[in-house]
Amino acid sequence: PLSRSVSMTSLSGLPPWEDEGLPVEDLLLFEVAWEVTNKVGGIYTVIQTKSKITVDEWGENYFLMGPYYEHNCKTQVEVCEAPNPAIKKTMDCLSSSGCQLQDMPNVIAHFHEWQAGAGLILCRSRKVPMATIFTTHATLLGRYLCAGNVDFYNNLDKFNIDKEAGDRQIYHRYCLERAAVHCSHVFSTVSQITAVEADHILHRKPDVVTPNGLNVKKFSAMHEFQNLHSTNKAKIQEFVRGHFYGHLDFNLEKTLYFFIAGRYEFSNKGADIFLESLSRLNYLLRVHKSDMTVVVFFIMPAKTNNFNVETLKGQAVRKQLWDTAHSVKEKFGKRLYESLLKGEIPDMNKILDRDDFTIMKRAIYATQRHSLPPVTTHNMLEDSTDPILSNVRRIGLFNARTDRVKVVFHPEFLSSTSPLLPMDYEEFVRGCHLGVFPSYYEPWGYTPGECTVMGIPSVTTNLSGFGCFVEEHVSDPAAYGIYIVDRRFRAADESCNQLTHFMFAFCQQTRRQRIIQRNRTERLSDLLDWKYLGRVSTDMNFFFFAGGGGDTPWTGRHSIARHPTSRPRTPDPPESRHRPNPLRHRAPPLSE
Ligand code: G6P
Ligand code: 1S3
Repeated sequence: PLSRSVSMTSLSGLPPWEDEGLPVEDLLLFEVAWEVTNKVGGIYTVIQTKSKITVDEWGENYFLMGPYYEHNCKTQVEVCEAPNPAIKKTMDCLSSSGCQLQDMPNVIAHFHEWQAGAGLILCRSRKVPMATIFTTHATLLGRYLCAGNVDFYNNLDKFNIDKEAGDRQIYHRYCLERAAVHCSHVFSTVSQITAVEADHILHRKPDVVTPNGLNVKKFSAMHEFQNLHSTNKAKIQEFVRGHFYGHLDFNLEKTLYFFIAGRYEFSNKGADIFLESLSRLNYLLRVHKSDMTVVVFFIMPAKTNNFNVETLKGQAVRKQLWDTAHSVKEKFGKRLYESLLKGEIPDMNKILDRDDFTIMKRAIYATQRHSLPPVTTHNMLEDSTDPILSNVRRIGLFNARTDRVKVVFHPEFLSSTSPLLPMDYEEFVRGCHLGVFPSYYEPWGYTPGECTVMGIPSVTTNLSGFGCFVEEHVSDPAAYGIYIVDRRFRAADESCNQLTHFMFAFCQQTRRQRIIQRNRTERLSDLLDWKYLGRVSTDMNFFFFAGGGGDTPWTGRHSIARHPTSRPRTPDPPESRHRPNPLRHRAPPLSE
């Protein structure tokens, strides 16, 4: 590893980042990641949601660096003059011949993941005088091993790391990641489970674990999020009306919307056990003659060639029916009005003429279809080998009329400008009933946390950083709408049964119980707010890990430990003092 020593000292004789007396205004903070304004996965969310609280603290001394993509720049970046003269000079140098930091400001640079790690290694090897932080959100090899269906957690100490990386042809990237880890002054990761993994795979214990937070929106009216559920559910219902046209023999008032979303890593994200459990849920709902229907969305980007014709046709048919109903309603209203003006009650059998009936019959005729509602919304480029589609074929969930579980695979991230499902991700989540994220490999896992802060229940696992964090802090997670599947100590088949049971039990809840559960879920949101998780603090956890840093010069005096992972440090939100505190008490049954 490269030397960790740097020559720069402050007036007190200490390196600036160890000098507690140094005012924060004299420091510059750089955060570097491949996902700055470039959404690939969850790191984008970490940076985007954390930026507000960081700007509150660091103001114009905070800089984010990421790759340049024309489109992302146009949509997410506002071009401006660099306010800091040193930065301005640097920018000028960059755009002409190269980079020199001439005014020697005191700099902290925070790098995320192996791609940005190259910058960290170069800064250290060129002895750029600054303090460096490296955060890994996952380990490269861990991700690869898990995706290959390896029994990862039981063999962490047994892998021949170099050989495994070589076999997967990622040795060069793995070396880059490991070098960045060892070159950094402070090494951090986002959960305890990944800290253990990093210790084995990267051979350095993180100095600190920094759980990921979110920006929690607080509404002035307590139940605003329930109203948002209702309005956004109505939008999803519109899509469903179009997608299932001609097969709408299920009651939309008794239909629940489940979803899984994220980077398309089929087994890492648990789409494999989800599909298997859906097949079992379908069976259970059928044998119990349940009147509930579950529409399940898979939102995972894959290679496609745009929307498919059948799906677009579905929305066109729906729109045509809507327009027909609307024009007939207009005519009906006008004739009714004329008749009432004359002081007559119109003859209801004559108020509509033959033309009106013809238009309506034609519209109904257009809803005839000879195929089942499609499973996927897009033309898939690798249709025959796609893992979701292959498994749908295997379990036979083809959206038949008899199926109580229907599947819609939307292989693209959502957008409010889509002609199909014009909703952004947040609106979509709010409109659903349950997010299902039964991941096997999930260093943190934002998706269930995002559901929680919007008051939507979700399923996670005890192999995800988020699931472990909740298990540690909340005494009865399921009552608060966070179901934790045991994927650590159970065989896959047992985990499937547990997941099936969670979903079946969820389907048996009444609307009233769902509303109460959503209220409780939303109450957990303070626990996940950057306001708490972004706090600057040192804690026991930090010191526990500090020993593992080997020869790191980092003393911990400027620790950026964001969250106390030992309970019960998170204060009760003031408005919930009269309510049961989920952090400490078991919840009463949902009927109360
Ligand atoms: C929210 C709304 C209610 C609505 C309910 C539907 O709570 O405020 O007006 O009845 O959602 O809940 P559901 O779980 O059936 O979608
Ligand atoms: C990673 O993104 P991913 O979805 O590839 O980083 C996220 C942010 O820390 C984390 O939540 C997720 O578990 C990791 O997997």
